[in-house]
Amino acid sequence: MRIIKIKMGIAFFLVLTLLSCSKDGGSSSSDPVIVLGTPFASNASSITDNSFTANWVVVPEAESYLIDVSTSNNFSNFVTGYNALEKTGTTAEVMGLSPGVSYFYRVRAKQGNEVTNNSNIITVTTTGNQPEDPTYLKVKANALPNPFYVGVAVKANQLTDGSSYDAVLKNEFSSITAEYEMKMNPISTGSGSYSWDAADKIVNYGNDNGINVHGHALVWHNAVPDWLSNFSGTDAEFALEVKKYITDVVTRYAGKIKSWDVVNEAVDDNGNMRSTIFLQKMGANYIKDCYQWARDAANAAGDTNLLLFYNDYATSTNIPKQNKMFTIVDDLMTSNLIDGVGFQMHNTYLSPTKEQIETDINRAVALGLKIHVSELDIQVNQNNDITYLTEERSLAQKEKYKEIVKIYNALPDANKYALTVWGFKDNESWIPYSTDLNHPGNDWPLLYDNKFELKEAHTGFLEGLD
Ligand code: 9MR
Repeated sequence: MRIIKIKMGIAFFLVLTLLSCSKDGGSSSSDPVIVLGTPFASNASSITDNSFTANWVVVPEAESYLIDVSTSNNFSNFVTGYNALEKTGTTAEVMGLSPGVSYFYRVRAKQGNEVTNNSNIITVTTTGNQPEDPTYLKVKANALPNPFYVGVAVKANQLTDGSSYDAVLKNEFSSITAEYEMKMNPISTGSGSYSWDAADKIVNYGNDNGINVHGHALVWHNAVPDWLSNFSGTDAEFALEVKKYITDVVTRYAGKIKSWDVVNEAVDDNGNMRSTIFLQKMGANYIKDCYQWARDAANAAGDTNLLLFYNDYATSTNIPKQNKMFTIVDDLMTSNLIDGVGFQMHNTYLSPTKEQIETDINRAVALGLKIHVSELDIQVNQNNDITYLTEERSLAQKEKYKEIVKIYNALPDANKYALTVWGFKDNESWIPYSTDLNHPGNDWPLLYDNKFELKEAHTGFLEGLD
């Protein structure tokens, strides 16, 4: 102990000596030894609808402090007038704010030309409610006589408080679907072993923020984990693994998720049952089995309201596929195992037509099922004939967004559920990266551009709600 004390004493002496050496190498007893400490920000006080007081702990040597206030926790923007605003005390009145908004502040200490690093960041939410802005999608949808959820596909890493995704999501959307993190391959790491982190984050985010959560997707041939693809047990044992997976996932999120796509894309493009590993090993009854297991798990966990969906793509233009899908749906209806149909709607600015979409969707309406437009995006470069989003194509896309929103909004109240857009920004959509599509890198299928600016498509969506 004594040795440590002596060593610390020597170290302290060395630091003082170094600090007190002036640039010309000499030292003077008149040069004070000043170490400007980084300030520590403390919680806000006097919080009102449009102001709060930011506080921090005094730094003895500081002459003044610089305060930043932002609506983003990475300070990518600044509240007007609060970008390095200089203050002499240890408080700052932050004014002119909006009600019900989260702000972030941080402080630096200053002495002469010396400025410290940023302090810790404090979050503060003004009191009151954000004014309802009808240019936000969900605000306008919620004001309809028969409202429905406006959904978006999300990734767990977007759901950080204060991120631009978080802000857009909370303003504009009332439902979320995991774009991939709630599929079998990310969740199931082996028989009975799971990786829940990303899925939990998505579900908790929805629950914490009053946003609906749609589960996607329990069984999909494109999301089978390697261990199950390479399964060497009997077919009966394979079926038990699938049952276990469905049971465990549905049980975990019972009461936290309103709906699940149980089986996704079971029909191939020729209108036959897709020859998936599930069909091969479990036989034609596999679809019904999966729905039954999902229903049983939800009921056993006390969630008797879970909505079970069948989800597929291109059913509006591919009539054999549409017919086959409705055979499956009819069959599930007979066993009382289905509540809704998800029409993915990976459309283009030319196709499907309004009539094709209506014919397809109305078949499910006639059965009394809920309708989920579940993965909406609208390609504008499916023939690879443009190199940037032209005004003409942008307006054509806007009309197509408007058309589908109008079709959806005209559905009877009992059949409405959600209309979900498949992602936020154009450059993060799956479309430009898809190896199945022939326009790599060049498409702009969503509502926001690469910089998160609103596109004409967004206006089209809003106009569809008129
Ligand atoms: O958009 C999704 C992409 O990010 C994933 O990598 C991919 C595989 O999990 O799935 C994409 O979403 C698909 C959806 O789950 C089902 N319908 C087709 C979608 C586009 O491939």
